[in-house]
Amino acid sequence: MIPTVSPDQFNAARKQRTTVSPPSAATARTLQPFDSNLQPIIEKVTSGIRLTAGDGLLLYNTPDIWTVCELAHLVRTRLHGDTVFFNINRHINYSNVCALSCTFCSFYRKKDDDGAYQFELEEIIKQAGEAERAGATELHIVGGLHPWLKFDYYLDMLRAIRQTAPRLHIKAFTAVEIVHFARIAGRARDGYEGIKSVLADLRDAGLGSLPGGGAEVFDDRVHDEAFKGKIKAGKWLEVHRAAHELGMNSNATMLYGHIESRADRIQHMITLREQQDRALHDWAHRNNISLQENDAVVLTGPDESYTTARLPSPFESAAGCEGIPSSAEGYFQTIIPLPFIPDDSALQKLPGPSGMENLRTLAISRLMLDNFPHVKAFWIMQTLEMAQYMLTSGADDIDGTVVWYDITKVGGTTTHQETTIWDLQRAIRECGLTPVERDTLYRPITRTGADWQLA
Ligand code: V47
Repeated sequence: MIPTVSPDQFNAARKQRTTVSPPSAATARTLQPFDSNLQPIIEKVTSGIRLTAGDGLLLYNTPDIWTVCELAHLVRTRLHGDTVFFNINRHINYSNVCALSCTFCSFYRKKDDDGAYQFELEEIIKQAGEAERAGATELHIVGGLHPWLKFDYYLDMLRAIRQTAPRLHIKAFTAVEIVHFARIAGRARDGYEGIKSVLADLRDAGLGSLPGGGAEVFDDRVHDEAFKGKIKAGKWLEVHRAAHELGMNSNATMLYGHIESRADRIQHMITLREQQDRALHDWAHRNNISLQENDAVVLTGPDESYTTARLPSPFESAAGCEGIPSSAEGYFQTIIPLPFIPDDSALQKLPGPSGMENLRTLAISRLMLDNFPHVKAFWIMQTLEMAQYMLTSGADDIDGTVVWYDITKVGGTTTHQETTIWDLQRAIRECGLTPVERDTLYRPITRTGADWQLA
């Protein structure tokens, strides 16, 4: 059940939310920037007013990075208090054979290359069974655009996992893979409806939600130079819109620190924010909450401006434990800024972003994406040490135990990239924050060993 909010309550909350009020005394005291150019942005953020592209660039260009981080921490604390989410998951990269040749990618192989692989369904089912027995709540499955696997392979994969491990939520397939499936299923010519029907088939076979991969940077120049042949921004957004319309949640990513500019990143964030406004309007409509047309939905305002829970709120066991989405969902949950890791890619001469640039980009994502409930510091790519800094600079989620990961390998060559629950909990506690295990839909979990239930 989604906590019910009457249209009147919700509209009252929204009206207040758009009212400009001065920052509270406590906030004004704690946030004293040494760059006075940040003052108007501090006032906007403390009052819950949406930032512009110009504000985003100022946040990038200011030398006062710690104020940017502090401001993002304030927003993240408004939304989640001192909670940091983590999950117990397994990533499965079912094949690295890919029709594309993105220059930032060191994962893909052509079919006859050394190291090209494709998992048989038996292997995937074995891993799913092991994951469920070990107490995982989520499988995160993505792969390359395989040139000869049929659409049935993917449907069979989902059905078999669902049968073997019915409690695992399956978060699978980037928007890029979904468009590929529409092609191999002969539905590409049906455009949006073709994509939607592919997603509906996958959902019926057991797909729970979409991960955020494949978005890269929404810019045509960057697309043509770094990942030509891949779907463009419009298609990526279309796939997520179709998933949302079908009641599935999804995530979004931004791959930065290669050949894009900071302005491109800000534009990427604004594009996602606009699409999320539309998704939240539709979500509210499906839940009988009326919002004004084309109005921004800011979730990050001060507590006083919400007379009810912030929306969308974490919901109580909406669809039981099995992770099958209900029609009550259908929006972006999380933004995951992904720092470019140059090793072994065609762009390996580039240095990749620095730690401070990663911290700043994550903080700015929190501030710009005021309608995204969550920001994830994906420890595999950020490193656990940097992810700790991010937890007090805007992030409220650190992803999970992962186990096997083949897409990037920071400082090594092995796909075995596992951390324990204890390491994640310790990393979070060392920041003075409270670890809370979640499922894929951000519902808190309680567990005894491998046995878990929704809290
Ligand atoms: O789509 C590929 C990126 C993505 C590199 O939804 C690279 O919860 C950095 O999307 N350096 C896959 N990034 C990962 C992803 C993801 C990860 C964690 C959680 C979620 C979620 C989603 O990785 C790809 C691509 O954008 N990528 N190569 C690289 N060299």
